[in-house]
Amino acid sequence: MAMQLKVPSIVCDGCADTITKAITELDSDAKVNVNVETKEVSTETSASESAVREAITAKGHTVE
Ligand SMILES: [Cu+2]
Repeated sequence: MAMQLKVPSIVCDGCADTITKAITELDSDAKVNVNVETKEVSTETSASESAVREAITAKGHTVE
């Protein structure tokens, strides 16, 4: 399913890479788009929103 998450802890492209990896580790077919300026993560994945939130949090980021 498609989801949009606000991740205020994103500050640079490195964060974007970390988050992209966190989601593709859950679902290798996931499409992930991270907007560093707006700190928004858009993803299209078969993983649940709670699993995605947990994966991002596990990398040290904060999901709003
Ligand atoms: Cu960063």
